[in-house]
Amino acid sequence: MIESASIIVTGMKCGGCETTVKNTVQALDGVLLVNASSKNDQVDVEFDDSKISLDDIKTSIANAGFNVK
Ligand SMILES: [Cu+2]
Repeated sequence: MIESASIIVTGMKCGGCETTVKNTVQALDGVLLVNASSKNDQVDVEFDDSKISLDDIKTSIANAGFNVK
């Protein structure tokens, strides 16, 4: 099923950080859409939960060096 979620992510300081997060999450199999906002400390994702879990997405963001709430 296609799910959407908003993840609170701190540590994104600029457009470069947004791009890093976007590219990291977009590269995951099962992720359909991702948007990152450093201003709102928010990452919006749309994903296929038969392929990937929200926890996996959060872990990949954390592994890229950002703080996931
Ligand atoms: Cu940055």
